[in-house]
Amino acid sequence: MNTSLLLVLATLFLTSAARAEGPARTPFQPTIPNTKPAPSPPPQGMVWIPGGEFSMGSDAKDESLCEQPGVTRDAQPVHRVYVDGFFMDQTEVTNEAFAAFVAATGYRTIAEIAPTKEEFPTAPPENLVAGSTVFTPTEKPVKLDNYFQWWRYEVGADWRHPEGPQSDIKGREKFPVVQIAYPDAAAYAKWAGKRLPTEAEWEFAARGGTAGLPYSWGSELKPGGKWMANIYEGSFPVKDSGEDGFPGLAPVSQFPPNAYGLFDISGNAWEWVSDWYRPDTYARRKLLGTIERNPQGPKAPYDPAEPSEKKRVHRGGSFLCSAQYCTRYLVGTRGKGEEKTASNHVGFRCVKPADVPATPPR
Ligand SMILES: [Ca+2]
Ligand SMILES: [Ca+2]
Ligand SMILES: [Cu+2]
Repeated sequence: MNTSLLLVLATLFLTSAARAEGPARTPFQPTIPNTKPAPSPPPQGMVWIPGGEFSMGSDAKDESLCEQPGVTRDAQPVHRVYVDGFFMDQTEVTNEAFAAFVAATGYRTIAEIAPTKEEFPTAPPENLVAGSTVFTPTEKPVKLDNYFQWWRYEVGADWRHPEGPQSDIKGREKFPVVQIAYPDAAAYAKWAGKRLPTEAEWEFAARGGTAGLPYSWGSELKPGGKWMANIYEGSFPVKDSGEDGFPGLAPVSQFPPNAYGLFDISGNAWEWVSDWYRPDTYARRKLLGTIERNPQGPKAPYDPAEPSEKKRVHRGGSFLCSAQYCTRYLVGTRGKGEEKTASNHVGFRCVKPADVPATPPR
């Protein structure tokens, strides 16, 4: 008998043994938050996240999520991780805050600069003009297997014109800034004396000290019939019925914060984190068998679905996530995006390590 057959048999045996023990076996262990208090009062608009040891990942194994097989496998297996304490922005970075950065530095975002053939070798030439990705509802229900049906490249779309040149951000000062690529988010963070969170920091913070709950606010999607995040209701991608109060992006802080005081950590705008994306990051970490401290993610990106693209992790889901498509408001699940690609549902928030003096930016 060869080794691989032996392995298969062993796996079959283990699987049936686990089944025999019945359900209710959770891969999650309690979160053990650090007890050390914040080293200083939090900078304005930030809260102290104590850090500690926790179970990271998701056991949402539903193969039909997003009508695409295996899409949540990248958040498995659940594994133990440790992160140090840090300060975190209570809200997504707003248009107002981003405008202050641009006014102070003259920074131009990626979406405002025409991309080159070298950067996007597979892009058609007509797409090598400044612009960005914009969501467009379809006229009729469509099969949810091809997102190009509802995403389009819009010339002139950028953070000041999130849905294209005809749109603007007047009156949207308190909305999360969107149409932000990863380098734009990193540039803002540096200017503000902060940095982007790692994926582990983000998930520790989003769980708010709880362990293994499906949502950043608890165990039910709508506790007491109340919406807890800005997501999508209705028929995706045809019509957002806006039952949660917001068909589309919402100003920050319209829903209750999580236990650590973080608003919109689920839903509204997706948030860039600093880790490169690989679907097997968690599997590799689990194989190491140790509790990794302050993991930074893999050394290089790799997505077998689109191997030429350099992707970073997105977390939290957006106003476009629904039970019907892409349930990434489930707190342990992961998203991904090519690092120079912005869109009108991706933003970010920053963190500040505890050992950096807590001075406000300006
Ligand atoms: Ca909504
Ligand atoms: Ca968010
Ligand atoms: Cu989604």
